[in-house]
Amino acid sequence: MYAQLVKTEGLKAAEDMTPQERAFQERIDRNEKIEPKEWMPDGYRKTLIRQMGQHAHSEIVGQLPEGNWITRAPTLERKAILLAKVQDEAGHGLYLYSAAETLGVSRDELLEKLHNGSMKYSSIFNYPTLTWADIGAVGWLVDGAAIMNQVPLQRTSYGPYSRAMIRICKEESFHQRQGYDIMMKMAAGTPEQKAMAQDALNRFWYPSLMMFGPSDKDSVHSTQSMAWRIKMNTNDELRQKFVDQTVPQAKYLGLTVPDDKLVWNEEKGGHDFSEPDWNEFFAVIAGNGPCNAERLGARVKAWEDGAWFRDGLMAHAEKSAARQGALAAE
Ligand code: BYC
Repeated sequence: MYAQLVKTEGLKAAEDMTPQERAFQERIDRNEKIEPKEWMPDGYRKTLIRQMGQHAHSEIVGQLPEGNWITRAPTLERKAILLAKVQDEAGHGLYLYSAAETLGVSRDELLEKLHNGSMKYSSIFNYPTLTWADIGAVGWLVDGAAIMNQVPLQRTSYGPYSRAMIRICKEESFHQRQGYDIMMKMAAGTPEQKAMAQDALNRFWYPSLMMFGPSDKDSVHSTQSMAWRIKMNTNDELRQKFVDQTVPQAKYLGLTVPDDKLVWNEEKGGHDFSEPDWNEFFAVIAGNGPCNAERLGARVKAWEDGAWFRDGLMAHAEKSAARQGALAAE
């Protein structure tokens, strides 16, 4: 496969690699895991830091649109479930920041880059959650899209990332089910509740399709990332799988996917569907989506409000270290 990509996509040919780079690529091609202390090309390390860091940020920022509904969940049971889900997202962020730290970047550096806008987080979290049905749509569609992307990442070449993804995927399946369960209740409820469910689907459908990234022809990183098995599928492959999986689920709910061009294509064995508005996608990832300022503002405020706690931890750590030093000297 690598030789084919060298021809069609201009990747570095084996004969142009240093012996170290060639040995590394051979390990990847044999599906071996790369572990933190082992040699890796600079580009591999940088790509992983970018993707894992962006993924960690997405988990943390992803808490905000749902956290917004914890106090307004319609029953005690729904509140407990949503609370658990939002806590899981925090845990996912922590697994991923820890995994990224094994590449030699600190969590503080990653957060600094999130806060100053030089690192991204998923476009989806720049859309508002206006009604309770949106929480159903987020679980069903957003977590559904996240799983579609993350299940293959369990086999990614970097050991700590792959192991973090195994834990995360287990929890994501529960998240997707809780969202679909909300949608089932709403869709089978009063006409007003069903209309809320349809409205949530209308607003979240295209932003969910955008989660997989730009179409393959505009994806900057896919070819190299796939050659390194940092990414296992192209953006369009996963988007197609997501549509094929989700359309029957919408039908079961009695809801309509907001796409006139959506049709089953027998020959292809998948649906034909309309592309999202890519101008909107690029505007959102450039910082100009409906909620970008609000989301980043909330993260920066949380960081600043937590300064006293971090200072306390540091003071305690320094004091303990000094005490240990004094004891050792006795
Ligand atoms: N949002 O070359 P491409 C979740 C950027 S949510 C923002 O195809 P790549 C959760 C991309 O970074 C999901 N930016 O990039 C669910 C690049 O810009 P830079 C989080 C995006 O990396 C519920 C440029 O566009 N999951 O977990 O090969 C609750 C060109 O794109 C997006 C992950 O992060 C986007 N949607 O492919 C809570 C999974 N798409 O960096 C949490 C891991 C593209 O050069 N990540 N861009 O400035 C991936 O699989 C890949 O990074 C992507 C993009 C498929 C997302």
